[in-house]
Amino acid sequence: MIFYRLKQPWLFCLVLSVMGGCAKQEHPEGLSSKDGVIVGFSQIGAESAWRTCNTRSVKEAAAQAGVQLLFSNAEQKQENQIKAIRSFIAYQVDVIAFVPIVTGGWDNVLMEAKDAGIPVLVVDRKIDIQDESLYAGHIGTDGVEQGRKAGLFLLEKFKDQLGNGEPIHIVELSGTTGSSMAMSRAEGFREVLSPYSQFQIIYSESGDFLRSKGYELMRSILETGLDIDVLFSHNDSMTLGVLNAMKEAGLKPGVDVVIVTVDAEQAAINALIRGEVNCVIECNPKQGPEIIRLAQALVRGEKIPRLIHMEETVFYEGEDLSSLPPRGY
Ligand code: GZL
Repeated sequence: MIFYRLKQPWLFCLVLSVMGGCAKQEHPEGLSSKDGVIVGFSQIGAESAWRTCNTRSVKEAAAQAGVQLLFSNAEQKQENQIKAIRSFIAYQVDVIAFVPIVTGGWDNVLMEAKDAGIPVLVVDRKIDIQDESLYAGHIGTDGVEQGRKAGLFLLEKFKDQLGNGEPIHIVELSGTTGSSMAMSRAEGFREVLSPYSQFQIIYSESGDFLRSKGYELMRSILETGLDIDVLFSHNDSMTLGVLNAMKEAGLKPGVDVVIVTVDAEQAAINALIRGEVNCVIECNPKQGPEIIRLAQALVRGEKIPRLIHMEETVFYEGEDLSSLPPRGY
């Protein structure tokens, strides 16, 4: 748990003792929202370049706005997120923002935040909750649309084969099981392709958004001799692992296997330019300024939109990307 921009170093120790006890404490003297907004931010981890960019974006935006950020890295564990949120409640932050690693299991802790009068902002991924009033709004990206874009690219890519009865075998490496992003990308992808029976998802497995798992899964898939025409990977980190496994097996990724990947980190754009992937779907991690703006609005007692999706695009093989600015992740 790292505290950004706390004015009094002594406060660090006091707050740490609060965090450990998770007991309800009076807002420590000398630091309250009159000294500027205090936001507790629970981030899921650092599993991908996308995630580290998302974290950097929030920290930089908080610093820019003079917002005090209590930052917690949950290291991919929901129980750590729940502990952090309870600590934010004990510290009586002005706003709680968190990235729900999975959709379920948030009702109780968000009820505690509501009882403490602290508004909650759901960031990036979505939650599945009984009482929608337990959070003020969600800002993130549209995973279903990202999945649809992947499907639409394949319809275009294989348009000359449609109707010839030839099956098009798809392997899907999905994100963290139970995460809204894994479910939504899978949903949008299937929504577009299910009317076309030639597209057959012959293998789908979670690679947990991790490069190492993308490599391991692809290596074992290739060892089975499965005939793969397409890989749909829910994030670039897993795709980068896949590229290594394919090359080790003597395959030409992007040529022998059509690859569609999501995030649009620099390494994936570079692979697109090299012809090793065929389509990169942007998922915009730079949500920090919007998150801080929404947090400040909540502190002012303003209502915020229930749902805000970031602007995003798609990068295609053969596009001239020479003027594309560095991705920053
Ligand atoms: C998407 C985000 C996903 C990214 C992955 O909004 O939740 O989590 O696609 C990251 O790179 O791990």
